Amino acid sequence: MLAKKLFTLVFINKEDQILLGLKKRGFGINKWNGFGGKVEPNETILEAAARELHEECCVSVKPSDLKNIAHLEFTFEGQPTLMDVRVFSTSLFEGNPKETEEMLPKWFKNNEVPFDDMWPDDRIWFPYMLQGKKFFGKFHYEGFDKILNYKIEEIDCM
Ligand code: 6U4
Ligand code: NA
Ligand code: NA
Repeated sequence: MLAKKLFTLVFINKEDQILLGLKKRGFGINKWNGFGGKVEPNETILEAAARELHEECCVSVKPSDLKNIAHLEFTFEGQPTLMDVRVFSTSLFEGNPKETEEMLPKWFKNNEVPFDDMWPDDRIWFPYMLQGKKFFGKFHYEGFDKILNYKIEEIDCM
């Protein structure tokens, strides 16, 4: 049996740009990604998503303004855990993104997303997100660089 661990991942949109952060430590170090982390036992997934966003780049959102746009599952060859990642987006936010200990935030044009410096799965599912689709994706990795197999499907609701 795989042990499921719940994570959040938040993308902020402004006009034709998306806010990404360069991860400065830990899991996914040196990759550009959305903002997020583990859901704590005392909070809802939406609360965790808003909390992690603020901790990582000082941007505030109301949990209820976050739209759940995707569900992603990651497994790693030979490892007993499944990362269950809930993805949210919003264009309603307050504050200017600021660098923190964990992330260096930067706005990217939607058509200039730095896929070469991101998780390999991102170039597969970003097009769904950027087209406003809702989707479920499942990726099985060998190490952290190679996708052994994956499945992705558009869904009507979360
Ligand atoms: P701490 O212990 O505070 O450093 P925490 O911030 O709770 O950790 P973290 O940063 O390890 O959690 O969470 C991982 C983040 O990376 C989550 O937002 C989900 C995201 N993520 C994990 N695998 C991913 C992948 N393959 N592609 C992707 N995002 C991924 O785009
Ligand atoms: Na994090
Ligand atoms: Na964090």
